[in-house]
Amino acid sequence: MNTKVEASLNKQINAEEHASRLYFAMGVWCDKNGFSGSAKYLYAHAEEERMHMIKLVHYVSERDGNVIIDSLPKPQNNWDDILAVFTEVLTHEKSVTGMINSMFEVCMQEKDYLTSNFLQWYIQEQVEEESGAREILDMITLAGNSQGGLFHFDKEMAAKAALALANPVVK
Ligand code: OFO
Repeated sequence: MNTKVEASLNKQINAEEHASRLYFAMGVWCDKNGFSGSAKYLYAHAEEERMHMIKLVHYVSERDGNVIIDSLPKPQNNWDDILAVFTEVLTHEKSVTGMINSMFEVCMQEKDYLTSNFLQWYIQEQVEEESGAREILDMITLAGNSQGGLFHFDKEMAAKAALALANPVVK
């Protein structure tokens, strides 16, 4: 496997695992702060990021590359409120989109068309990931500071979590 492509895929393997732990930490915060539906959603999202990592690991192995499971930064563990949690989800997903675009650029520079084809799945997935985060932020904004509004928001998040668990993105 081309060494530059391999290095960029390994960087992404690390980033997906970090995202998984970050979303897991957000889920823990939600559980502790009364948002059990949002916690379920974030735990499911953490699992999804782990599957994104595993999909990359399998791909590198299939192409006879070397997978490096590297150390991870400590994720953030505390947020001011539920709006801050999901604002960070969107910010994080935007940065992942940038990383995936960079991987794609490396593939094009190195003429690794097989990997650029493989990455199309991740590129498409980011459309969903960013729009999903925006939708959740809109729901929180609509709920405002109303306890009833936030209660209904969290019920909606529980339903989203159930849907995500029933329809895993990576099978
Ligand atoms: Fe949330 O995205 Fe992975 O790739």
